[in-house]
Amino acid sequence: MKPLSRLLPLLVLVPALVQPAAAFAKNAAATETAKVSIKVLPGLVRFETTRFDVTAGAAVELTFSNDCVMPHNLVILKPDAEPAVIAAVNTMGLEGMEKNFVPVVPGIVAATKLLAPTKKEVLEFTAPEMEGEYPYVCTFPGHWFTMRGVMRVRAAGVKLDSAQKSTEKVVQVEDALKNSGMTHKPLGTFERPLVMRTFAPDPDLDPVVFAHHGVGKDAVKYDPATRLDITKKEKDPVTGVEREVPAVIKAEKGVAGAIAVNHGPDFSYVWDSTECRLLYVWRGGFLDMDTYWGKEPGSGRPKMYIPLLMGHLVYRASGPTPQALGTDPAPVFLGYKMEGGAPEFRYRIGARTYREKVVPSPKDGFELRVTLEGAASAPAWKVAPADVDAVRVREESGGLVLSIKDRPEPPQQKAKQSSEAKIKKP
Ligand SMILES: [Cu+2]
Repeated sequence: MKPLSRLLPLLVLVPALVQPAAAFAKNAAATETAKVSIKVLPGLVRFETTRFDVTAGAAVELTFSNDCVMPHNLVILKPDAEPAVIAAVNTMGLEGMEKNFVPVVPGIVAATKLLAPTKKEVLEFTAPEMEGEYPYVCTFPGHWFTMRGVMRVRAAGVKLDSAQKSTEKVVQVEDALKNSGMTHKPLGTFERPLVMRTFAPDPDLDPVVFAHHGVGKDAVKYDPATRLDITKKEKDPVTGVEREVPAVIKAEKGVAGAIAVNHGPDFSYVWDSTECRLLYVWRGGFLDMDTYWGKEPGSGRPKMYIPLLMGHLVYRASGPTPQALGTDPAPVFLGYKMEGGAPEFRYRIGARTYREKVVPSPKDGFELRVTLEGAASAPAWKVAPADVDAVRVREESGGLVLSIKDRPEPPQQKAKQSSEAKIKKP
């Protein structure tokens, strides 16, 4: 039994509170409670409010609403704490899900739980006494690149500016979700893919592929109310004496920090932000999120954390990092941006910065386009022995184009033919 960081705030859950977006006290004296309301822009992996001001030492009541289809939290950090906190989150593996992706490290001012879609939490904390810019992020793996804002702590008497809103336009993903007809089996379209950062299933990939992952760690059960790990009584197999042992949740076979992209029912892939590579490609459906989000919206956290893969695999990665040259450090994901409607991933390995894009073909095969930033020549790429027959490599305008043929495998997971599984064809 170990107490979680005393820096963790008091977490208070209240029934649905109706509050105007980003309402908070102007010029609040330290004795007044500053009220802030922060929403998530659905599907965009961004906070709607990107900056808010509070007075040093003031009581703060922050209402965080997750209006998105993915789980999110909101973690306020001390000014220079982000690198250390994120590094700690990265080592949590699947245990993170159980512990809200809030590691036990210094530098955290306040943190919500990991909120399932449609959930809301009111976080009460005291603003730091020290003026400064306190970043807030969602610590769900991969989200902090875009899901971030700043809490400015101002001295008493200083005029507080009103909250700043994100300028992002909610278009693409909302459209895609509308097209899906059923959010637990979401679908994008061929031209406008749906991008989801999620835990992804691991369809028994070659373990070498997961060289930089903390895959398969069991998680100790944790009670957010007491902030203690949960224990159970167990008989010592040797002495027969009863003792307290940590209650453990068995690890699911999943990939944390994966980016799942769906181009409609005929093409989906998982690109991994830890290994910075394409993991697998499948056709015939996308993900069944029931196991991940729970049966109905708001029904609480499900028992299993990994969505089910629907359809059949047509490509799976094998062998070590193909871009690596000798003894490279681990890849570092730098984020992605939407290029012509589809994501272009950016990552660094050592001193080299890559851009990578998956270009699907509607019937058979796809292309993986890779360029090396600031280099006149195409990047080096090792084709795994298992891929030699399926992959053709050519150079094109300074980049590398891998044309990859489908290698169909038996279906992974049959789509449930329930009344709710209505999937509209785009
Ligand atoms: Cu998030």
